[in-house]
Amino acid sequence: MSHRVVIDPITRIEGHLRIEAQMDKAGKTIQSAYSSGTMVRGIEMILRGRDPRDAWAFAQRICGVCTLVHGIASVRAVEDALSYTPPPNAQLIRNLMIAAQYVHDHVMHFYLLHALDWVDVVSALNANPKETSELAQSLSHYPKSSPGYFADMQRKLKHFAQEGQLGIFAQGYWGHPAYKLPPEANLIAVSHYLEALAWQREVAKLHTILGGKNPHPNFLVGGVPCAIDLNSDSALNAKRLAQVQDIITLMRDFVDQVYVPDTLAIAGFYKDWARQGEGLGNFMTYGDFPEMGRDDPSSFLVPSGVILNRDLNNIYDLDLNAADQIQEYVSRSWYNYSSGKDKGLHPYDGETELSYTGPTPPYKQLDTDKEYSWVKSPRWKGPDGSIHAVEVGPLARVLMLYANGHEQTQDMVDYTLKTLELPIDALFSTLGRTAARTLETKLIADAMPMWYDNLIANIKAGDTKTFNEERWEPSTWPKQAKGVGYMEAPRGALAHWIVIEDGKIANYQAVAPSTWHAGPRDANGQAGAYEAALKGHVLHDPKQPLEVLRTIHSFAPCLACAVH
Ligand code: NFE
Ligand code: MG
Repeated sequence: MSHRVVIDPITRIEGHLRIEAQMDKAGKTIQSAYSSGTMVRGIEMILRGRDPRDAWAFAQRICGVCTLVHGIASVRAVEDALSYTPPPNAQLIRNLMIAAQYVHDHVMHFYLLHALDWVDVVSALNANPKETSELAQSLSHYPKSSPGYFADMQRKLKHFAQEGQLGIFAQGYWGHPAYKLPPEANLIAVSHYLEALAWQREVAKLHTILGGKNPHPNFLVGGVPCAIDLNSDSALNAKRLAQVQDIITLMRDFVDQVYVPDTLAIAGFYKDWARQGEGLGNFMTYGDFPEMGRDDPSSFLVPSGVILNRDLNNIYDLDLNAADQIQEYVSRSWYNYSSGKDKGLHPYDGETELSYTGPTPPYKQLDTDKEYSWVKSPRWKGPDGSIHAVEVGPLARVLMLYANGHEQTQDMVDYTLKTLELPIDALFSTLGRTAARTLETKLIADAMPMWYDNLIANIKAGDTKTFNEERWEPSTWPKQAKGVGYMEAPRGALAHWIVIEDGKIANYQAVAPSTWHAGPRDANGQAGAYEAALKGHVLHDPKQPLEVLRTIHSFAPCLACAVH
């Protein structure tokens, strides 16, 4: 039998993702890959029987990385089921909080969780600080780029290395020949890794101002719990609003001066990664960022739709309520369905019944002809009846915006491709996915002042309402109700489906972006996004499978979300 390469865990944080890659006879090329979520959590079960107004506080604990998105999806699901309309200020505050989450999360993912797949920390020790400074200044106006600054950063790094361990940088594949950056570029990136750590402390304060804390800020069905009162010390007042504005500026500066130029500079050395790692070629967005109200998708910054087989000229509509469109399969997952394992279920009728049939840990290899994951396999059925695995997330959103003629997106994409001298097809790749994440961070950060200004304009016009209480009392609810709360989370389309009976949660099902990506094969044997993207990768050294890390990390895997 040919060799199988196993990486477990492949994620630097947030859960346990195991990749098993079946190599060809020569042992160099991945023939087929298997993605396994090796932990289970059961938050959907914990939610049953509870008051729907409390659901967000439990659902939000699905993840500590995308710290607020499950709270938002949850309050939106309850609002959809019970016909609450949050007031415009609440919507704008939510937009600002979601956007801050994106900027925070994408920057941290790039530097802390993905950059070291491209950046050789040990090589940075050989950089010349003066040449590093010249290179940095040629890339950006970021003020921290003097020879002295880089000499200091290098001293810090040398200190780690001399202690006999690289601390937070331990256990990399340093010296692997697939690392292509010159020492000076490596030193810039490692310095920005450390800068990003300090920067995020300030960024997190936006959530503490608008939601009381970070991670896991507070929400409220029907609005936001943050009161606006310019004359109160304990509400959102002029001082706090000014602070929010300063944080938005801090975020945008870091994106413009550090994240975007670093991405472009690093990408220039890795253009071969613009030709591999695509995977499915199918993309889906649910849409998000309403300018005014929840029920007006025409005002969404990110539109919704499905792209099949890279065809940007045909965008399919999607209906999250249609029983036959989105379904989850468990044919290869450790769950049972009462109607049998090969049937898909729409989330309103979804079931979460654990049924582990895998080997007893620790094990060498999974039997991937049987069930092999705690992640379910969501699929979308198109108008012609065919069932598709799809990619969600930054690349899907950038493609959707591009296809819809969104001007800033088209300008950014065209500029990036021109700078890197790459064709449009380059987007469908590992590099394209990582670059799309950077570009959408800029897009969303740049949209924040608009939502901020709209909020200020409302307040100035005398509207300080942040909560709509008219449907608060369960006596006003129907006996039975169901609803879907959807959003664009940093890793992609996220939705929670809720069924309410007699004022309590009768069923609650979440499908996270990483569920779409990490799921195993479905009843028809179709691979999920991670599995498809790895096929054909050539490993320079199967003992140091850096190539697998690059493509899997380009999706920003989060198994806490995927299994929930
Ligand atoms: Ni835990 Fe999250 C969600 C995922 S969004 S990180 O939902 O997947 O970035
Ligand atoms: Mg689920």
